[in-house]
Amino acid sequence: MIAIDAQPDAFAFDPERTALVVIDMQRDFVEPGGFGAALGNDVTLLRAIIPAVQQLLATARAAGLLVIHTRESHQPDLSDCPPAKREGAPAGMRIGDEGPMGRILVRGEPGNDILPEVAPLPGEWIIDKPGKGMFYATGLQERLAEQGIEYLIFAGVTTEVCVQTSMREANDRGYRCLLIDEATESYFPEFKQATLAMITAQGGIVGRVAQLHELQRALGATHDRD
Ligand code: C5J
Repeated sequence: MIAIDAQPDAFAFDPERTALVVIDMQRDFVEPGGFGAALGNDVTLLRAIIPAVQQLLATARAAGLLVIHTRESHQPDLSDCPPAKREGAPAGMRIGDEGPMGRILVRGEPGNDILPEVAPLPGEWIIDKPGKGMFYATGLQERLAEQGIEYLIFAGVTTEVCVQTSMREANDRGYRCLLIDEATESYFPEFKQATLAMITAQGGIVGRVAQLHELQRALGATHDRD
């Protein structure tokens, strides 16, 4: 077991039973012309975490962690997209509508791809999820159980939506969860800070939050010992 400094207290984990989960680093959320930008958001805020996510991926890969990437995505016929999920966005910018990078949040469309800068490597898992949370309608829990995974390290976007929802789903299923501060972002900086506070409040009611260098130091040491 390894323990690293985190908020509200140390995060202890066994790397052999730990997976890194990178949530929804997709062109649709992070690139100009995508879903996020179409909704009026400043995507440069999200792009700023790309170097940190790259470093986190390199750290996890070097340490031999299972690496999982998620994509928020829907079937082309939208049979897995409840009408309530399409409502809210302006007409022409709804899920399934044609945008500058193809149909919004539809599987196989260019905008649905993971950013090339943080692309999955062969053998890493790609989980297509129709919801905000990574467990809903994905079969992920069974796959993690087969691998004996008990600890999950989170990164990605957006902090208060898909990252937080996935962490809460994981927490309810008994996983011990850690979020890496520099590797997650929101279109609304105050929402990110509020989410970190919510996760770590009440003795870490959802999980723990750590700085990237704490994880790098811990896994680097493990790697050297191996
Ligand atoms: C959103 C996400 N924000 N990946 N999706 O709708 O957080």
